[in-house]
Amino acid sequence: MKFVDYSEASSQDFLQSLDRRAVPSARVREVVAGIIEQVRSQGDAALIELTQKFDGADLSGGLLVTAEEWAAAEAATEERTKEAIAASLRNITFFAKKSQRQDWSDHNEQGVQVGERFVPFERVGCYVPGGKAPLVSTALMTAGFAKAAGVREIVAATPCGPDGTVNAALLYALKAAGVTEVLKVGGAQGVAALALGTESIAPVQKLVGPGNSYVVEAKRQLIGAISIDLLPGPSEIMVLADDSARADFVAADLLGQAEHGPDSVVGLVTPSRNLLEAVLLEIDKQAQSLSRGDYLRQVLADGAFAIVVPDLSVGVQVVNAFSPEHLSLVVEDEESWLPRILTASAIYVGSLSPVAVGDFLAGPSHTLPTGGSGKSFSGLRADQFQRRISVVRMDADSVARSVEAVEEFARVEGLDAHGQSVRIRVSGD
Ligand code: HSO
Ligand code: ZN
Repeated sequence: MKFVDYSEASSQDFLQSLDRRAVPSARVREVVAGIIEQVRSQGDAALIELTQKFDGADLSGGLLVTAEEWAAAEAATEERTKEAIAASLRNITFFAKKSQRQDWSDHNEQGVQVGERFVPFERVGCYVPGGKAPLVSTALMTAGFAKAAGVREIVAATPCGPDGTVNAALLYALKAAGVTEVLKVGGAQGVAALALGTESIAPVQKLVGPGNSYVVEAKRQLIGAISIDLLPGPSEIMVLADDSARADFVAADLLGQAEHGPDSVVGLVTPSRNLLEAVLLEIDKQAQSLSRGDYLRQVLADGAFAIVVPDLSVGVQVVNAFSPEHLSLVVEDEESWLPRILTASAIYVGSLSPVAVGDFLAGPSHTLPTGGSGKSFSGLRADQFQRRISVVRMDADSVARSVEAVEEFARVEGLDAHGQSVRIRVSGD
């Protein structure tokens, strides 16, 4: 673990060094641009070639999951898995409905009726990563929100294994979340296929979901052809804790997010050296009983960091400068510190709120801004699957009351036809 003693650093420079807005590498940009071009010009043939190259799978017999594969996945998925999926989906639907925008209509100063309507996209795409682990929960945490928003056609893209199959529980979860088609193609090529369409798959209007640097870059390059949610990359946790925190719980959370691999970002910010030392001991202790304990210890040894701050207000400045995907806030006076956290994408309050419950079950989407982009974006929500349409309706009175200001704008902009289009409607003129 890398240790930073805040008091030794010059504070302003240090806070600035935490500002991470990532710039994609030139190589990734180039490779992804090439893949997008190949999918654009060759369609299915490109998807077959690239899946053979990157995943070692032969998809010449078909790029989409078939009805038989859906049925086999349903039969192969254990009952207890289905129950966990159903429980998570109930919470997602509950959360999505609560956060949904309502149509509204009211009258402005001139008496014009103004309002907004929210209408679901007809067809969206969800990217579900598959490289290291079958991210069953990501199927729910993307498509589940699209379904709750009323989207009818939900297409998923996810990489297949070398035998051309997709994990059964993942397929089951996709179906349970409302997915109607699954493209067995991952990476930038999967993203490009959903955005541009090929012979096998019609293009989507919006594409959401997390992925590796190639997937994220492909989404970035395809903005315009489609809209996207945000650019979620590798998982992150920052813990801001004081002496009141339990070292075993903190260590457990750090080990949990380290499971996402060496790209994950894991940090502890604390004014307490005692806590830091106890957490380090706990990491070693708990790693012994975990199936990939040695690997996790290595991930933390190479990549994790701890920042010892003089007090919690400096800790809050560090958190806001860093903008972590998940912040675990374990301090004695939670209520007074919580409102000061401004840039964390999701906050887990108190020692009994493990990030893993949010990853799998709680209800808010775990598709969240990473890489410091929480300063500019928010996590995936149901209303991101809807278009917002503004509506204006006028009558004789509101036209009459609007004409004067409109004509003034028309005069200063030199656009008298604009003015006339309102004046002509004023009765008695
Ligand atoms: N922590 C990940 C989500 C996830 N965890 C999926 C387990 N499965 C990014 O928020
Ligand atoms: Zn996770």
